[in-house]
Amino acid sequence: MTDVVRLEVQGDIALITVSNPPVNALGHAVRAGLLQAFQDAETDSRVRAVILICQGSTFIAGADIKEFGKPPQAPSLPEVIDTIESCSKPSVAVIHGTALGGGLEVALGCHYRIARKDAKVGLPEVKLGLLPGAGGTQRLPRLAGVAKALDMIVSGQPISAAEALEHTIIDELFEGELAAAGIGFARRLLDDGRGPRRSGEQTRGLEGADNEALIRAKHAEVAKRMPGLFSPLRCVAAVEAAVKLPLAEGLKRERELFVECLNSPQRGALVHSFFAERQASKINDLPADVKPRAINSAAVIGGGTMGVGIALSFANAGLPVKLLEINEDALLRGLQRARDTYAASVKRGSLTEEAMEKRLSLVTGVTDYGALADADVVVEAVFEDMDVKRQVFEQLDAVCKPGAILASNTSSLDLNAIATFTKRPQDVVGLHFFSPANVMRLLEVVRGEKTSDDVLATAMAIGKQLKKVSVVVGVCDGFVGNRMVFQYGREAEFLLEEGATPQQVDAALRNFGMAMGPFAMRDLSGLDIGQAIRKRQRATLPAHLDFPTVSDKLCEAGMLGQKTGAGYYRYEPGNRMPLENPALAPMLEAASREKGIERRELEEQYIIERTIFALVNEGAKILEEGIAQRSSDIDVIYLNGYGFPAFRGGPMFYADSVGLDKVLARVRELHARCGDWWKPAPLLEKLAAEGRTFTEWQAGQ
Ligand code: 3H9
Repeated sequence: MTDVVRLEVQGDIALITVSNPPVNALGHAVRAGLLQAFQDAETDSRVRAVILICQGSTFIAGADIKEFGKPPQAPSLPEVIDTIESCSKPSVAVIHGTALGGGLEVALGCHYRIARKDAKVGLPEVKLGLLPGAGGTQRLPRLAGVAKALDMIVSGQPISAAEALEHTIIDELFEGELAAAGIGFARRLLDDGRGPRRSGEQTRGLEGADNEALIRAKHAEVAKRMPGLFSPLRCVAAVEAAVKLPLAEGLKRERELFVECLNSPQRGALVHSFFAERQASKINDLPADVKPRAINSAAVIGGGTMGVGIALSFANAGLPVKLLEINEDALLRGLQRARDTYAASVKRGSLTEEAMEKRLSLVTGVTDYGALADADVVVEAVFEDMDVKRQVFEQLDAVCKPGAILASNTSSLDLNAIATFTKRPQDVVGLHFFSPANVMRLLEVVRGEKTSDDVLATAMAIGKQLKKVSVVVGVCDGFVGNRMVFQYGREAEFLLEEGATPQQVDAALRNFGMAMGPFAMRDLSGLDIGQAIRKRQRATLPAHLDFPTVSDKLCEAGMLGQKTGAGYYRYEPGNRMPLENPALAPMLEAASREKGIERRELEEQYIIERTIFALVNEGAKILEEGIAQRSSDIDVIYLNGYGFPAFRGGPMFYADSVGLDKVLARVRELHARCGDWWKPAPLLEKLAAEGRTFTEWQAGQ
């Protein structure tokens, strides 16, 4: 027996226990241990039934993701599950926590499954660019039906134990101790004379529905809603094999499709994204004994879209939050905005009326700074102007209790300067939420020069409480995300001067996989925001650098984007569909003329490189300056805050996959032709010369 899998015989029942913290992943030792344990249970004449349980917080959460891409080691998971399913003695998987991926496949290999009431089960492989490759696509439809199996496998979303019971994926729910529940269930099986019941031999899930129509419909849905993704269509094909082929052949087809996914670059990128997100929560230089401060109440200053979104994030996490506005009218508008936001969720069916009222009861409107005296954390979300920030932070300094965290949601102003407005700069930190703050997962945690270690740890803990993906960043103009997006947006606009239209640039970047094109994004957030930033940046910009002019011209014409009915695009009242803005073409032609540029047809690849490599070059500068801790943190920011396609792993990982020598060659060419905005980052030059990647450089830091 291995250390990670134990077999113990209690009377006539074999108890197999997996213990492989933190999530009991199916690494080589677990697979070998499970194989041995089931073989031993089979040959032990005392044993009449087998139960499989896991130690720690969860049942098996899947294959060991770290093993993907490495040489395979026998036994394979399909082999192990085949042995489990073939066992002549009935087996019971006792599920708690999350039975995910290979974990659920192991459970499906067992003859019966019981689950603790709070457990979840799912096949999330698609989120890693894979499909369930150990029988999940063949056994699940046989048990739960093709419709449910397709939903679970293509979405990758786990379902509750209760829902799994409803779909006959599990047999019974229990509460309390695992071994006792498992032994109790096995005892009843034996008493009732029930033997093995193999999922692979079931047929009920495949009967009574037009399975081919279900497959066709899912295929069409995936092709439309998940363009560019490699594994979802293969998930559908694998389920189709379950419908059309006997088990053994279906399993073979599943394996072929799984290997195709395993070898696809998208799998590499998605697995990178998975580990990058977990890595981001770690702060390299924070002593291990730093304790976060307790956060039991919050306050937000500013009842605009951002402030209300932040307040709702606290309420969603069950924390009481005070919302401060300067007068009653503004406060009433803010509170109404909060109610309207929740009401929209109720209308969509994602929130119950009762939950809405409960969350709203956590939000208290106030107009007096004195009311913030007892808040554990205060987040300021007022206008992006240093004088306004000064007034807010001076007042906070005067009223807040000692030890309160004073946070700014500034997206680009100097946090160190903001901290000087207080006598407690160690308590000041940036919490940069992304709009809409109650929806977007990203939180940039800005570490000021004087931010103390425990305040930083608390800020990360707040992010976790709010279910955000938090990434630590240093102070600079725009921090990581916006500093890079400045370059991206500027280059997108230079493309308009060279001959492209917003439609062409947006389409090229959407084809690349971006959730939105840069011009549709600017129209959504408002062109005046960029204008204010450029105005501030121009004051310190070297004379030979300047911005493109079209955006300023649109602003001068009162075309600020969706809110004014026109920007790069035109919008019909009440409709967000972008239409051509006839006022734009003459502006573009004039801008090209002024700069002596002959407008030309631009290739899609050029559009992509000009914008995405601008992100990469700036990202490399950010890394070298230590503004981001690691290149994968930059990827996490872009994946969660800027709609960068997960299947490309983020801009830095994408650059690695293109090859840094190729990226640098294009950057140098643009530097020679377009000037110093394109000055190559020294780190990019160094790594390209050494034939290394950002990922390798990060590993060596
Ligand atoms: C699969 O099963 C393929 C098969 O169909 C076919 C095979 C032939 N492997 O998320 P957390 C680590 S594909 C290795 O912070 P939580 C994670 O990196 C797999 N490591 O905890 C972290 O490490 P560290 C299908 C893993 O409580 C630590 O565990 N399964 C794995 O918030 C804690 O993780 C999945 O996709 C793994 N499978 O959430 C499930 N999982 O502390 C992936 C986690 O060093 N996992 N780690 O940073 C999850 O969704 C969540 O981790 C889970 C726990 C919900 C389980």
